[in-house]
Amino acid sequence: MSAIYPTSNIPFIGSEIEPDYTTAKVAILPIPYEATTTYRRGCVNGPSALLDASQQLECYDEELDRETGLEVGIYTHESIADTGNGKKILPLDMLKVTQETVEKLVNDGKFVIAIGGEHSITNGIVKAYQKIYLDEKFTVIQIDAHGDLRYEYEGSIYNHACVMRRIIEMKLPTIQIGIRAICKEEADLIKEKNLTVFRAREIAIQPDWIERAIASIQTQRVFLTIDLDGIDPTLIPGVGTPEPGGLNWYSLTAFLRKLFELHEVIGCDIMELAPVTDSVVSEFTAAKLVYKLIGYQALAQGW
Ligand SMILES: [Mn+2]
Repeated sequence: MSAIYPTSNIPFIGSEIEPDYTTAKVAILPIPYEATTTYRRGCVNGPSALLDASQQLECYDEELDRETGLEVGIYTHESIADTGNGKKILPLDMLKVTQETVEKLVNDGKFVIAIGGEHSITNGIVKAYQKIYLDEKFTVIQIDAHGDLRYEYEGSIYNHACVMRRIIEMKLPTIQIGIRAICKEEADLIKEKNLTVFRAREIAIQPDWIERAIASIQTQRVFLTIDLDGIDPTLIPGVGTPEPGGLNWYSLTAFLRKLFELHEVIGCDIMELAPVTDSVVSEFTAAKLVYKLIGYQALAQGW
């Protein structure tokens, strides 16, 4: 694993919370990997910007009426696969170290929230859960503007535009939410495989989408992957491929709260944060979203 460059970070939400590995129920895993970005670069800086912004979060969650972080314990892992300063890491090495790191954290009893970094990494994360849960199926819930269903893109099957195609090849059920930009190949695949897709333009006018999305999940266990471009780009402009439309904050958090309440979320990732100069809104919103996921999981698990 000589190709991997671990770097340490300031802990999520800061020193207010004891970052003790043995007692922490949650592990934040920063993965500043960027190799196949096709439009706006910069997601290599996503994890550090998110951790930096998290220092400004209120520990008290006004929705849940508790100081989640103090009660739960949040451990921030060192970064894996730092591709800053032109460092090159081969996709397969990247997926391997990601899978191994997630496996170790989950086997140590941690609820893992990976923060990226480009979306291609989700392939390695999901592989870790597939190995841990063996043949037991779980649904991959993807929040994203894009289908990410291309077989290959720009000569690579590990491009971030192909990540959900790789997951479908793992024979896991998927539900795609917030989709509003796909190519013909992806549209054909959705029809051919009868994939479950909740499109952003339907979500915008159908308030019952949350109930319908939850009802469409066929497994008790789910893995949640959030490409931040699934959210309205006025809330998070700092992504590699912004698309107009997308989920608003309250619609998104209402869905997530229900999802954690009614299903066992085995892990999640928040990908593709690419900070914008002179604005902190993207990284702060992303940090708050991470804290919401922790809060909803704490509520669901009775932590
Ligand atoms: Mn996307």
